[in-house]
Amino acid sequence: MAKRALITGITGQDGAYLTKLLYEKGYEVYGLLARRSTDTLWRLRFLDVLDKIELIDGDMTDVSSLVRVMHKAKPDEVYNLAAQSFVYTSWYQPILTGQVTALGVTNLLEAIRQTNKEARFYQASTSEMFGLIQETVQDENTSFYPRSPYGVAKLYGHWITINYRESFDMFCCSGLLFNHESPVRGIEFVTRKVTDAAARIKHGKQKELRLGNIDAKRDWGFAGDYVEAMWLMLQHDKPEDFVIATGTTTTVRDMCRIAFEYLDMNYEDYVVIDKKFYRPAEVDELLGNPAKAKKLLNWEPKTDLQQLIHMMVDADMVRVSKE
Ligand code: NAP
Ligand code: F7E
Repeated sequence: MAKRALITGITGQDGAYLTKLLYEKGYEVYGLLARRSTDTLWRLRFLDVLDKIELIDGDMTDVSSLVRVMHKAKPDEVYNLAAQSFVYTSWYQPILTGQVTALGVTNLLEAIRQTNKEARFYQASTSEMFGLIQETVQDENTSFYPRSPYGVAKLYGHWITINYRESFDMFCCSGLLFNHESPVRGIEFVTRKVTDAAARIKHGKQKELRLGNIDAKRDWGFAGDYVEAMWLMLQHDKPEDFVIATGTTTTVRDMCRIAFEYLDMNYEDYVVIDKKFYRPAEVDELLGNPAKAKKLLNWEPKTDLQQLIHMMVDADMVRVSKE
């Protein structure tokens, strides 16, 4: 019989890539769909999986809807990808961020515990929990120091996942994923903001690109590679937590250089620093060590930053040319 998976956050970047991966592996895929007044299905269409899945109405803040979704989907595996995931916004909507990104995890874990505690659970944890880094290279043993309401909320989600594993003997895993991007990354995140702007400038549709702190460093990977790690965690013989990263860190400045150079332009001619995009507290640098995932899951990133940025610029060039 085909395995059944439930994905929350199915309309987001990772939700779309994970749907494609699981569908190709023969899973029946169910997704939690929060009601919105605008179209949120474009990523599932872009990856050509929208007509291959079943979407069920619900919201992470409404535990009754999560219980209903569990009854309907009867999943073997639950991937909790739903979150208010934009760090910048978390300072302006800190309570909503806590309700969705932190307490939402408990709502879902309770729904699982009360309906089918045998279902395996994946929690989307994040390198933002390392925040003000306590070690130059971060791994599963590095202490946390979140620097945003988002990071604080995710830390709660991380620990409640571990707590349900230890309290109720549930198969709960937490993936500490570093930044990962793709052609369907939200436009508010810096990589996509840059690749979209480079494409627009090349087409003469935009004149400049306003950015905040371009000296920040991130360990960027490709979302398509990272969703495979999520799946592998739930196939492992015991529930554990894993850092997923590339092991390379790059400044926002150098990421801009890669995007603009690909289109034969110099980013310095277009980038304008705008204090509006600075954050109340910054995560200056992140660099992950994915050795445990390599050793126990045989997982490795396949895409480097240059390939990733080129892939994103190519997709944005096509999009902009069709507008
Ligand atoms: P994303 O594109 O922002 O997607 C977030 C998803 O959560 C969307 O499907 C959104 O639905 C859904 N959502 C938000 N509020 C909800 C609510 N109240 N009820 C139900 N669904 C809700 O995020 P992503 O980049 O795919 O990331 C996936 C997960 O991994 C997130 O939890 C994120 O925090 C975490 N993470 C991401 C990264 C990264 O670099 N991408 C790294 C580490 C961890 P709508 O489309 O309807 O808004
Ligand atoms: O910022 C700097 C900004 O918003 C990256 C989320 O998926 O990954 C993501 O969080 C860096 C920061 O991602 C702009 O200050 C400069 O230092 O692309 P971002 P993020 O905050 O790292 C983690 C792992 C998650 O878990 C999150 O959900 O870029 N930066 N200028 C800018 N950032 C943005 N967005 N816009 C700018 O204009």
